[in-house]
Amino acid sequence: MNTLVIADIHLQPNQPEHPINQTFQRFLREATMNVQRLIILGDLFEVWLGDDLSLTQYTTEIALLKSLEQQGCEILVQYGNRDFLMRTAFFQASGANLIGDEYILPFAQQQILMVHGDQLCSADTAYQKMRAWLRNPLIQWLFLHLSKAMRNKIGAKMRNQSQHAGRQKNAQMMDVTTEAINDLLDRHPQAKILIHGHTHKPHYQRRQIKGKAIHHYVLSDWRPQTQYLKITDTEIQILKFA
Ligand SMILES: [Mn+2]
Repeated sequence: MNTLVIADIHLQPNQPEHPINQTFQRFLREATMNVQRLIILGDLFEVWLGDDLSLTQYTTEIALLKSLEQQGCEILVQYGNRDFLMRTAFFQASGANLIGDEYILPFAQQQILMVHGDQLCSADTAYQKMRAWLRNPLIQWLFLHLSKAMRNKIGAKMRNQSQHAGRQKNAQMMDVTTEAINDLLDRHPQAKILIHGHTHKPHYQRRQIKGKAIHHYVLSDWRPQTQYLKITDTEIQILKFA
């Protein structure tokens, strides 16, 4: 069984010709030979404003996901901090299945724990407050009932604000914290391998956490390195898609 893991592609809406969209389309066609499962750990889309609106913004990529699924590849999608409003219509159109924010994949008598990664940036308290607010089901329900024009407007504004906020905050504040990783691993004592994205700082590290050796993988955002993980029955490989 071969599994590929990616995150943070940030596909651009209404731009199938954009280099990053093109690379992703090629990845789905070329890197998925003999692959039985594709796991996308959040922020596949730059923004998702509701199925009625955003399904029309990424038609090429969603059709390719569907055809991959029809060839027998299971597609698992986790919410990111940009795309957490996908609902039934998206999952039907893409053939993907939603996985939880803390997903466990069994691997060689072990457990791999997969998260998007934004929940681990606990030093950024302003962000964590906003995250809790945006993840509130009532807030989401209200947002999804706004007009398309209004949602587009709010979406553009939030993207501007998050870029602006990113420039104001220092790099350390926007990274994952050891405390948050400790808390997460406390909830999953069997997991000794952690994979996440979000920080856009590709990285592999063996770290000691409370006397346990943890393998910590951080995925890239494909700008410029198109890095992904391949999990076979026996090993985890860090690969690049040329
Ligand atoms: Mn993210």
